[in-house]
Amino acid sequence: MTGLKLFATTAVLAATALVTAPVAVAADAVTSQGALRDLAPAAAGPLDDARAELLMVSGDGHTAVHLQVQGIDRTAAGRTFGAHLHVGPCVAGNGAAAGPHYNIDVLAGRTPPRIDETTEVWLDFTVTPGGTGHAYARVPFVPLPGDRAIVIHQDPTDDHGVAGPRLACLPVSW
Ligand SMILES: [Cu+2]
Repeated sequence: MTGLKLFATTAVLAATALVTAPVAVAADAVTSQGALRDLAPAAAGPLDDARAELLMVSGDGHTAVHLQVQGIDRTAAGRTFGAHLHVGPCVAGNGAAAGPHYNIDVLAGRTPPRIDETTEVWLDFTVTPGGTGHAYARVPFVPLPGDRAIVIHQDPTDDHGVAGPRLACLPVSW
């Protein structure tokens, strides 16, 4: 499996260095990019003109996930937004459609489920003065395929996995 690991490392390094340039993709890599979909259309928000790029690379029972966000309103500089992989799809104007967090304990029927950055994909980011945000997570599992969403919340993720209202999402399907 050395080749797979080497590829994963290379892809993640490439994603770190290159925000907008295309990244070589193999079967075990999932990408998504585009304008964020608004989950709170009733009010203007700092993510309304933002776009994002996601790269997930799985191998060896682990997954590395990079999220890069651009075009955030610069008045939000310094603010931290919670972000997670959710089980359901990303539907504009319908935050509930994304369902709960993708949690391996919940999916395995373990009770009570553990809720932390080892059972879920947490991608909180802090907005830079230039209106960008970046998050990296490495989790000890490989998310199952589906039509899913990266949901960005109003607040940082707390110890219980709670991050406030859902503001925007990026669809990711594989
Ligand atoms: Cu969430």
